[in-house]
Amino acid sequence: MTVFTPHPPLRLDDPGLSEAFLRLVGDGDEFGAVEVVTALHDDGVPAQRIMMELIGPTQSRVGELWAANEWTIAREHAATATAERALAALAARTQVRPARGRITVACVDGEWHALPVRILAEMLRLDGWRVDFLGPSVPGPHLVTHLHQTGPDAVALSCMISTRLPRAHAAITACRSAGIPVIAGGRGFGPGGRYAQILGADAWAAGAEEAVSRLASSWPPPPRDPQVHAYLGDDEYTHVVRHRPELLTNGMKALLAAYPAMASYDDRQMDSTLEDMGHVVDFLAAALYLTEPTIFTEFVDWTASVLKARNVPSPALRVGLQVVRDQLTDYPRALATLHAGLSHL
Ligand code: B12
Repeated sequence: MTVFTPHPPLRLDDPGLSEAFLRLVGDGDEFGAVEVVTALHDDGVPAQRIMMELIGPTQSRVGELWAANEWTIAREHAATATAERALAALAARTQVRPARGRITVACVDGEWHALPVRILAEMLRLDGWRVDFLGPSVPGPHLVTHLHQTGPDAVALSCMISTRLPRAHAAITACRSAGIPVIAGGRGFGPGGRYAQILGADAWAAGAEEAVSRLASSWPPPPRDPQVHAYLGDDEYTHVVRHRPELLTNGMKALLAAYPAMASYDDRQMDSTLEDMGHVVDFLAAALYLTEPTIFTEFVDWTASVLKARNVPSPALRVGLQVVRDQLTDYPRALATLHAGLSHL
């Protein structure tokens, strides 16, 4: 015999709910996480609010715990997968017949922060869009092929990390040339979506709710010349991108010479140092591409805090920037950007 135990309705503002949900995803407890979101939904909380006020903010905490070195990358991945499972469970019980139009939702090439845009996709679906969700890292040419095959009314393009902006630009230009307007979103597009505008996106929205209302009220946007924003980047940007492998190889050698502590690094530490150097070069390239040094200085601030949390001594990043700078002495914009970064340390 099943015993029915009544419980007071679960509410999003219940004290301790977000901590409890964070603990569940942190333990990779799919059953528990699904149980919380379905109980909330059963108790009358709209799916949109559960996504926007519980699943999304919890994911930000997950990433921050990784950045603070409190959670390993494996634990973060397990937590992210658990959050995705909870989101999917919620989506499965909220079917809405498509009535608005068709929209392709994708992350730009090399962008792996998939959960934010997955939330956007579900929010659009709940608002009556037929959504083609392409997920993380969609190479531009494949995106365009998909558009030709499906003929959507809009493309929603996500970029959470600014190093992907040159690729975002190529994708935006290609979509618009195919006659399909683009709404951009995600932190990588900068404060207030400043970079989305520079790159020629038709619209930008800060979050899924704003995107839903923008697409419901003022879409399609008035047509514009797709070529207007087609070319950015100059010889400095091109040099940095073309010479990335040498910048890294020479940079690692110079780093070893200038920072003797590296001699005792194991393979894993060497790999992550190389990866960090790759980020230095990629953020520099993105800052040059858009002529926005803040892209680089914000990266430096954040990396300094991540390295500090991992007990990497602070001179390491300074030396890392210096060894890249010493290879770019003929490139005044790159030098100025690197100096701006160094002055942040
Ligand atoms: C979680 C997280 C991760 C996880 C990602 C797990 C995953 N598979 O998704 C892990 C730990 C793996 C990770 C890795 C990295 N990350 Co990270 N990460 C975060 C973090 C903490 C939260 C992002 C998140 O999911 N938030 C939850 C969502 C739901 O919140 P939201 O962003 O408000 O969501 C809304 C908007 O984004 C918007 N939106 C998103 N896409 C779109 C698209 C459209 C069209 C529209 C309209 C709206 C829209 O709608 C969403 C819903 O409302 C952010 C910092 C932060 N607090 O945002 C850094 C952050 C995005 N990461 C950052 C970095 C640098 C990295 C790494 C390079 C770190 C490293 N050194 O390895 C790697 C790169 C990975 C890669 N190649 O993509 C930087 C990016 C800096 C920048 N702007 O360029 C950030 C901003 C951290 C920082 N510096 O403060 N990261």
